[in-house]
Amino acid sequence: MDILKEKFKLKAAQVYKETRALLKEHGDKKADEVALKQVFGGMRGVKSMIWETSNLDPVEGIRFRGYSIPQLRELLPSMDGDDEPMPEGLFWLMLVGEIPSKEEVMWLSEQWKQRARIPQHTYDLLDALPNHIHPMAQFSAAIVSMECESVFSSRYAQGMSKYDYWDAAYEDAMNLIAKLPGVAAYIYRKLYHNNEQIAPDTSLDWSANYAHQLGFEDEQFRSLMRLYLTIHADHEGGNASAHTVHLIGSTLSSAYFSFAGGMNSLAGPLHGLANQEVLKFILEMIDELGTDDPSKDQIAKFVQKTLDGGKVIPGYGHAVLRQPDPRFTAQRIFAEKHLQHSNIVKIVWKLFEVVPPILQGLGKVKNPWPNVDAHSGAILTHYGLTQYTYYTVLFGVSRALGVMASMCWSRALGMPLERPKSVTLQWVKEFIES
Ligand code: HAX
Repeated sequence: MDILKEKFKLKAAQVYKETRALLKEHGDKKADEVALKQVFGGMRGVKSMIWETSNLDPVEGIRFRGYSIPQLRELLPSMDGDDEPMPEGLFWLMLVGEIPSKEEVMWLSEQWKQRARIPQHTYDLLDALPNHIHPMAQFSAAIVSMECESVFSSRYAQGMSKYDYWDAAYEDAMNLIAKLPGVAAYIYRKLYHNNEQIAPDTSLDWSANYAHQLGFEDEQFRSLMRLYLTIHADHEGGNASAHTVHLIGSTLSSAYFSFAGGMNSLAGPLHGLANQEVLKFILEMIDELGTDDPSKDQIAKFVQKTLDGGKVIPGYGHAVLRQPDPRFTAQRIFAEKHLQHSNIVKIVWKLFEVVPPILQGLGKVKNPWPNVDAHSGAILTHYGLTQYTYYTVLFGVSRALGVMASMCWSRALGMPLERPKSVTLQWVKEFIES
C-alpha cells in the first residue's frame, strides 16, 4: 500500500469510529432550523453535509483543513526557485490533514505522472467533437468517456464489500486527478492550436506539466499555474460543483460520473463560468470605450449600463462570502509582484474600486465584493492564454483536488444516499395557515 493511502486508511478508520460513536450519542440533536426563505432561497446556510477538506467563513474566507491561503503560501512545499505552493501539497493536506514534506509532495507528483495515461477512445471522442462545442462540454464528455477506467465501478461489479469502498475511491481519485491535465490540455490544443498536441514532460510537476502541454514554458506562468490550481481546489461542500459531485457520488456513482456532473455545474455563469464572463465583460468594455486604459468614471458608466440591461456584474458577489475573496487577493498579490504594468490587470483593480459602491447602492446585493473569478482572466490573458471560453476548464482541473479528496472521505465514512425533502406550494400555504 502506498504511503498516502496508508495514512488515509489509518486516519479514516479512526474518524469512522469517532463519528459512529458521536452519532449514537448525539444523533438526535438539532444542527439547524430552516426558514421558509431558505426553502425558497437556494438552501442558503442550511447545515446538511459533512465536508472535511475545507470550510468557508463569510468574513475570513476559505480555510483548508484550518489553514488560510496566506498560511498555505508559507507552509506548503514549493518547487525550487518558486515561492507559490504546489497543489500536490494541498491535496495531501486535504486528504489526511497534515502539511506534507517536500519529499512527500514530490512522491505524489511522481505518482500522478505514472497514473496519467488517457485511453485512446477519449482522444478519438474529442477529435470527433466539432470545435464549436464549448470546452467545458468537451471536458465533461471526455471525463465520462474515461469511466470505463473506474476502479470503483469495476470492483463494485465484482462484489466489493462496503468496507473497501474507501480503497477503490482513493484509486479513482488519484487516477482521475492524474489524467485531467492531459485531457484538458488536449482540448486546448485541439480548439486553439490546430490539434497540434504537445507530449507530456515527465520531468515536470503536475502544474508545470499542464502548462507545458498547453504550450506555455514561461517560469512565471508555471508559478501562476501552481497558485491557480491551489486556490481553486475547494470551497467547502455547499458550492454547486462540489455539492453536485457529492450528490452524484452518494448514489455510489463512480468518481468519473460524479466529477463530470460537477463540471457541468461549474459550467454555469453564476458559478465557475464567471471567469470567462469577466474577461468577456472587460473586453466588451475596452471595445465600447475604445481604450484599454479607461477612467473610473467611464468604467462606472459601463457597469451601470450592464446593470440597467438586467445583467449581473460577473466576478462580483457571493452566496456565502461577505468580504473580498481571499482567492482574489492572492491573485492580486501575484499580479502586483509580476504584472504591475499590465493595462488589463489595472482594469481589474479599477473595477475593484468602482463596482462595490455601485452594487451597494442597489440595496439588495448581499456581497458587493470581488470573488475568485474577478481576477484570473486578466492574468491569464497577460501571459497569452487569451481564449477565455477555456478558463473554466482550468478551474475544473483544480476543483478535482478538493472534491476527490472529499469523495474519499465520503466513502470512508459510509455516507448514505443524499435525499433531502421537497415540498409543494400547497404544503407551504397549509403550513403558514397552521
Ligand atoms: N451583479 C448584479 N446583481 C447582483 C450581483 C452582481 N454581481 N450579485 C448579486 N446580485 C443581485 C442578485 O442577482 C439578486 O437580485 P434579485 O433579487 O433581483 O434576483 C440580489 O442581488 C441578491 O443576491 P445575493 O443574495 O446577494 O446573491 P446570491 O447569493 O443570490 O447569488 C451570486 C450569489 C454569486 C450568484 C451572485 O452574486 C452573482 O450572480 N454574481 C455574479 C456572477 C459571479 O460572479 N459568479 C461567481 C461566484 C463565485 C463562484 O462560484 N465562482 O466560481
